[in-house]
Amino acid sequence: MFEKLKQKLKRIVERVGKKAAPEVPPEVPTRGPEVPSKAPPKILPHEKPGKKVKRAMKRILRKRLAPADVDDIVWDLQVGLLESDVAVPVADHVIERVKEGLTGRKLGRGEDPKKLAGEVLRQAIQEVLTTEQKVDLLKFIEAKRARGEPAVMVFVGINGHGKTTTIAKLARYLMGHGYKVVLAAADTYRAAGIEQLEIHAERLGVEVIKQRRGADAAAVAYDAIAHAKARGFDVVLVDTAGRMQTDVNLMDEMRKICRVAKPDLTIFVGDALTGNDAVEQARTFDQAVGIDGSILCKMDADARGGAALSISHVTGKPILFLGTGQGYEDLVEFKPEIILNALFGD
Ligand SMILES: Nc1nc2c(ncn2[C@@H]2O[C@H](COP(=O)(O)OP(=O)(O)OP(=O)(O)O)[C@@H](O)[C@H]2O)c(=O)[nH]1
Ligand SMILES: [Mg+2]
Repeated sequence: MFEKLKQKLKRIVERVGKKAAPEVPPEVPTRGPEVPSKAPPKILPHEKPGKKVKRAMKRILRKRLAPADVDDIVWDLQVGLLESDVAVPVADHVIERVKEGLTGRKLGRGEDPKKLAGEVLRQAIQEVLTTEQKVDLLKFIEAKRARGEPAVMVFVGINGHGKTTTIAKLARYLMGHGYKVVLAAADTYRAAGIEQLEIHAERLGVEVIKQRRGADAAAVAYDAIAHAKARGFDVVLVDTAGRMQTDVNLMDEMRKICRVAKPDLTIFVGDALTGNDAVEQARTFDQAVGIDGSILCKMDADARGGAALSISHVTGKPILFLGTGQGYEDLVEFKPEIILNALFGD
């Protein structure tokens, strides 16, 4: 995961180590040409020699990053982030933080500039991965269950980015936590949309509510919710057709599904491999129906990392899960540490 970006960040950290040059002591003013400029400064009468030596040592061992060096490093960082398809505002935020963290920083004896750079960078990236808005899915479902209501989740996104697979993975995950799950086959648009969900459901032993192809998707979602209420299901996962954000009719259809289903959580499912496009799509879907969070799929194949680094900062909505493969078990609860460890771990 993120091998390319990891290497880039590593190189930046290495450069900080090289740039953190020893601080040059101020030149001793000389009286005339006969005094060699490198002559050791005289010991002041009130100072003990030991103290003086110690002070000089401390000076030499102390290192400082000059603003020009920081600018140089930051430029490299900016190029590295943008090449990794990190969204511009996210790259800007990281760069600002790194600048603040490094400029003029003096390093004491024994302090490792590479370690400092790694920490500053890690902190900056942690910030862009953390949103004010949080979703604790299991707690949320539990609270709804306590009120005797099913938690309704609608999944939206572009064609082929992983909605149906993610719903299957999530159904397994939630059943593993003891919840009764029902699926709504509200992708009535694509030819094999319903069958695909049914195949997963059969393998997992989950019930599916469906109608025929071409039926009103909102009605399918409505039926599934009514069924869940009547039969005491805890969670309804609504699959929807994939759609481009530019397709006006399908975007209207999605709005209708959300109006009718009144989901507790609307989740954008994005493909990490599409990088910044996934971030822009999340933003458009958020504007259309108001998303509560994202799930990023295909993280197993993503070497750049741009989408994962950008999507929550740009939308202000948290990432809930990461899809890390095609198997049902390849779903990981999101924590910033997963990304941070992938980027900065050994
Ligand atoms: N490697 C990998 N492949 C994934 C992941 N998630 C989904 N896929 C694959 O991506 C392809 C498309 O997934 P679907 O779940 O059908 O995508 P969708 O969004 O439902 O597609 P539409 O119904 O056409 O909109 C399938 O071949 C999945 O196996 C993942 O996390 N990693
Ligand atoms: Mg699908």
